[in-house]
Amino acid sequence: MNKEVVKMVITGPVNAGKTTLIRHISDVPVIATDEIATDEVANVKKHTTVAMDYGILHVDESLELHLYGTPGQRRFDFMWDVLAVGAVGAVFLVDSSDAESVNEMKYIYHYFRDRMRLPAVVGVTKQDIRGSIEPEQIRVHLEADNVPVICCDPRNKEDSKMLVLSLLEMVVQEQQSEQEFEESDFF
Ligand SMILES: Nc1nc2c(ncn2[C@@H]2O[C@H](COP(=O)(O)OP(=O)(O)OP(=O)(O)O)[C@@H](O)[C@H]2O)c(=O)[nH]1
Ligand SMILES: [Mg+2]
Repeated sequence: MNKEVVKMVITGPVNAGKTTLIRHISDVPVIATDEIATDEVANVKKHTTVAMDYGILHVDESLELHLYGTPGQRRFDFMWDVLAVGAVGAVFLVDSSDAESVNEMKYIYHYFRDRMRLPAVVGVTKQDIRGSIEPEQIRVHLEADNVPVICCDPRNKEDSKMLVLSLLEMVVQEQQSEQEFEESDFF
């Protein structure tokens, strides 16, 4: 049987958990490009994605979800455009324990919205850290009114799968309603 392949992009600021999420849900060994951080990122973490992460989730016998994680740093933003080509949707991860991450998320969220207009979900990470910012506050800050904002711990496989599958479900529903509209005798 031929498998359908669907591509999704996972993006968001440095240290939000993009690489962690893909590593936890991929059914194949992940191709990653983590390099030693040299700039201000080195204050936060040792390694950072410089090009992409790539993993595959086998949703069922007929569907493979190909996951492309972006770098978080703006200096690699050319990769954001490259990786979004052909994607059916975008998962935006934001570190809710870090106000700077939430601010940077606004820039990244609007960068993708303005250029690619992909169906989206926002995954709010690090809610287990005391003093983290509430998901609702993040929604307001991003002006993400019609987008699901869901708490997610990328170190948890079930949480992470639930997040990407909720986006897949949205995409499938949108495609079905478009098809129904085209097939209707509206015209
Ligand atoms: N406590 C806690 N830690 C988390 C959570 N999500 C991610 N982390 C940790 O935060 C770090 C995130 O690192 P990465 O997955 O490399 O982040 P990234 O988004 O790929 O970052 P860049 O590639 O640098 O843009 C890891 O150490 C994770 O274990 C969470 O919900 N709670
Ligand atoms: Mg990464």
